[in-house]
Amino acid sequence: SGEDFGYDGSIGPSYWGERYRECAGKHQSPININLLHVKQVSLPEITFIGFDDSIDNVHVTNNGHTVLIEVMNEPHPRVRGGPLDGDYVFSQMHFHWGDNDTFGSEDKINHRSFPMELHMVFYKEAYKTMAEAVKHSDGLTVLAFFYELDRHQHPAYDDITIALANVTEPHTSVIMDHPFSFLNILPYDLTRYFTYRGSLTTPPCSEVVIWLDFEQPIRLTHEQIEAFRELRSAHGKITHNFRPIQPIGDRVVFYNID
Ligand code: SG4
Ligand code: ZN
Repeated sequence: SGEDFGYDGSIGPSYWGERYRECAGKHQSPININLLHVKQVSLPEITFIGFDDSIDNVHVTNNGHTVLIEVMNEPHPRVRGGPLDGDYVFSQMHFHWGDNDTFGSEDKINHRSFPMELHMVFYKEAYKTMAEAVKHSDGLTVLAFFYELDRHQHPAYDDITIALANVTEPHTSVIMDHPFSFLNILPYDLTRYFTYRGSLTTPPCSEVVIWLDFEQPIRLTHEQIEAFRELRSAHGKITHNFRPIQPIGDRVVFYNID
């Protein structure tokens, strides 16, 4: 079906490289992070700007591949520091998950999968727009967070769960009915993370992403993760939307601790 991609059959990840040349590149994401091979570093502190703001007019959209959370009002949250040169402006966040709680994350740690992963996508301010940023090798940074299971509900995810129930059909959108804060949905420790150079994990798989994978997972209940599996694409329920791991090649993964 035209420019479409998916996660199964003849439009699945093993065929992406035929239509999107960069998907067959040598610096692709996701990867397995082998803890024996990471290079320990102490990078400058990351500054998270606007992450504790209470944000109104947040849109939640089922784009047929995942659910996107977008901020409509200016200024957008931003990040600087760590491995980053300059400021990066928030574009959107979205999620990847699996058919059940034993897999679904994109990156893995020592071949361990997590049931879900959050990607917060930012573009380099110097490039002015997302469209321009994706043409440069340092154009984007994605802050990635793993989820793990908890018996207790995470209250900050209630508004997301409600929104999900209203965007089960592809190409539908709602506005969150309460203000939204980035910090509330993130783990407590934002100092320990892995960082490496990679790509978008969907076509066109552009090799333009500075990945930051935070070590501390976010804890949700099985039911909270299950709500994502109710979303639908044009081909039925989005039961899974993660790309398999790609060769690490000549790349080094850095592990930042204080
Ligand atoms: C998802 O398909 C998002 O819907 C895309 O966002 C996103 O593309 C794509 O994943 C790849 O992003 O962090 N997983 S990833 O590498 O952010 C971009 C939109 O289509 C460019 C807006
Ligand atoms: Zn993603």
